Amino acid sequence: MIEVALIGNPNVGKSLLFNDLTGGKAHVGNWPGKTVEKKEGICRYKGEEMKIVDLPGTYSLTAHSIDELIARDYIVKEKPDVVIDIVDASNLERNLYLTFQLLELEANVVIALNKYDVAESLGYEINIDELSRMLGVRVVPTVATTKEGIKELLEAVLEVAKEKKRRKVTIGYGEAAEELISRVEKAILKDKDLSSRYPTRWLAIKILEGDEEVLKEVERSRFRNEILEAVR
Ligand SMILES: Nc1nc2c(ncn2[C@@H]2O[C@H](COP(=O)(O)OP(=O)(O)OP(=O)(O)O)[C@@H](O)[C@H]2O)c(=O)[nH]1
Ligand SMILES: [Mg+2]
Repeated sequence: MIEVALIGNPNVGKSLLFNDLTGGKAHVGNWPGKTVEKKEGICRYKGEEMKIVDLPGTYSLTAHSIDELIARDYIVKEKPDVVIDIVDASNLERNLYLTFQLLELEANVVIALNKYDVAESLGYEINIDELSRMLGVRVVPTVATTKEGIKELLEAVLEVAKEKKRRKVTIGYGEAAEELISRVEKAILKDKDLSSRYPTRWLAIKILEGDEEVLKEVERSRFRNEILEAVR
């Protein structure tokens, strides 16, 4: 079964889109050990069965809140086949912050450019092909309230699910930072276990940011001295 995660900032239309995809039939539980609601549903399209998992609404994927940690752990550890990033077309700039973090996590992202009707009524003109080219992912305009674009979204999800290779989009940070990132990455690669569990570039960036959860992982590594040495 194809596993699909839904993610997006608060109020972008996640619940409506979840209902559009699953027919509203949801299994509701909690995330393990957490009191945050976990919603799962099934979507059938063209003979394919997809499990749709609704992730908590979040603006970013740092380790600062339980919602963000749940979302990020799910993406890193469960590695869903496709992550539908629901982006509010009427608030593109703020929403793309989360998108960049998903790309950094090497998630297989498909963007649902939702509230497209709102963006149009505001007179916004979004060049979808250009946005898609720049981000290196498929972008599908949707209107969750009227189900416009849902079929096209499902087509894109199936296409991405069938691509064997995980897509890799690199966001550059400039020469000085890149040098540091690659030095830390090299040290991380010595730990076969750690580097097989997470994207190494993402780990290196998180270490440099001082991300608490990632630093805990580094503490457990046999190569922690080498890794921390590379940061200095
Ligand atoms: N016009 C328009 N309104 C939309 C669209 N999608 C969602 N909405 C409206 O936006 C509001 C938020 O929708 P929800 O589906 O609850 O969004 P959510 O992301 O689940 O919100 P939280 O769970 O609170 O984070 C509701 O009033 C929806 O009716 C859309 O494509 N067009
Ligand atoms: Mg909701």
